[in-house]
Amino acid sequence: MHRLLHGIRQALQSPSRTTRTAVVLGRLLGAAFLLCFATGLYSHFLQNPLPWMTFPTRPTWLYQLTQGVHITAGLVCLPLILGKLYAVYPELFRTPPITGLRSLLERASIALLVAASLVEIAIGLLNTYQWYRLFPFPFRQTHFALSFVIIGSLAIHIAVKLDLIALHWRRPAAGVEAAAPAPAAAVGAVTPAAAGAATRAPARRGDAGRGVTGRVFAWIDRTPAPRSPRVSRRGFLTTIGVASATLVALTAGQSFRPLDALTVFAPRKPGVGPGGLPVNRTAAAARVTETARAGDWALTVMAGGSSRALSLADLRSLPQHTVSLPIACVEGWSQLAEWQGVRVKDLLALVGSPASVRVRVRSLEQGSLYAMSELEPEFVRDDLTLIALRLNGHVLDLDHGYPARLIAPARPGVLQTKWLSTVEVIG
Ligand SMILES: Nc1nc2c(c(=O)[nH]1)N[C@H]1C(S)=C(S)[C@@H](COP(=O)(O)O)O[C@H]1N2
Ligand SMILES: [Mo]
Repeated sequence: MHRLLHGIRQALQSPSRTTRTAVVLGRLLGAAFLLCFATGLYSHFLQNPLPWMTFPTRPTWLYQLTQGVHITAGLVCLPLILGKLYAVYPELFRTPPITGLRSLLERASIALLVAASLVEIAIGLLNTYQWYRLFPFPFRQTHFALSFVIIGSLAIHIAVKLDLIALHWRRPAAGVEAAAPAPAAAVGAVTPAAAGAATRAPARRGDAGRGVTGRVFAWIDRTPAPRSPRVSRRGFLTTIGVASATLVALTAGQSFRPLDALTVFAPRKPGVGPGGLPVNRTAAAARVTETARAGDWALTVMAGGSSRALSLADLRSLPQHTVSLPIACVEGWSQLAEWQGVRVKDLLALVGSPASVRVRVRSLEQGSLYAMSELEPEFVRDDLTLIALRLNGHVLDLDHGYPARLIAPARPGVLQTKWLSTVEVIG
């Protein structure tokens, strides 16, 4: 067993397996994780605000941006993690695996970090394809909880590796790298010198008493030895860079129009759907085809003791405003559209309510998480927050929320409730 692990470790040594490579990838990965965490928390609290929280309502595309960054950075984590695992792979076979408290922490935090990250990315990716109903646990709570596991294990990982990170943070001066003594060896990292030596003598590696395993792995790892470790590592990093950039280019089109034509990894095509806007949940799926088309439909506006039922004709007779706002779905796609309708604060004025209040809107749809949403005062008093009756110059399509839907700036799509039935002041 010992010899097998040793053989694997030797055979897998390559110039891209240096502590410096691990640190370079680690920096990028750390940045991507923090971006995902911050934008994820933002999205979470928009949907479940704490009582004291207020949110910016401008720029109107703010959520489009933060969620686009969330999903893009999350995707890029995948090639970065795989690259980093490749770069440190032999370390995972180090023997003995645990030598003390520090190495125990190191190993446990890495195991947790890698496992949690891969699950996090996988379920996030499935979510962008709307497959979240497939797994038996609630997506949002799981994704939220795992993010803390990731950030916590990342903090431990960084703390344990701090000396190595500091040592390799900057690019070493030319020539120093290969000749450097091996400070990393103290904690078992693959040093540039050792890695270089291994590739410079690939033939001898298998013969020098490593036995069958050594030879097998030398055979597997028979990529021609590069002349200089620097070039090879650059090639390795370039591969990861190209993989990441390709992923971004093939995904970002769902929220970034110029890249639209390239969009492959996205379930929504912008511009496809009634009124040129995609539809997630149709009226049929939401079981509202009857109630939404009922002749006696009315929007009930309530504040304190007073309430008013407004028919579609009533709503159309109020001052109409036109706003240009995106639907920005948590799943990553987003699209700008022109909405026309009545300001929410104008409706509140009809029942004698001030504009700086919290409001809950409800849908005709029953029993769905999306059948209700709440507006913080900053969104209620905003001129751009409408009960929309028209989309891109036409009466709302049934699938877009006819007869009336909510549209507000800088909020996730899930809160832009369709097929409204009530607007209620809640505090
Ligand atoms: N009543 C209701 N409103 C809803 C939804 C829904 O399922 N039911 N979906 C929400 C989601 S997740 C988004 S992104 C936006 C746009 O979705 P759509 O494409 O189904 O219109 O509408 C929101 N409004
Ligand atoms: Mo959504």
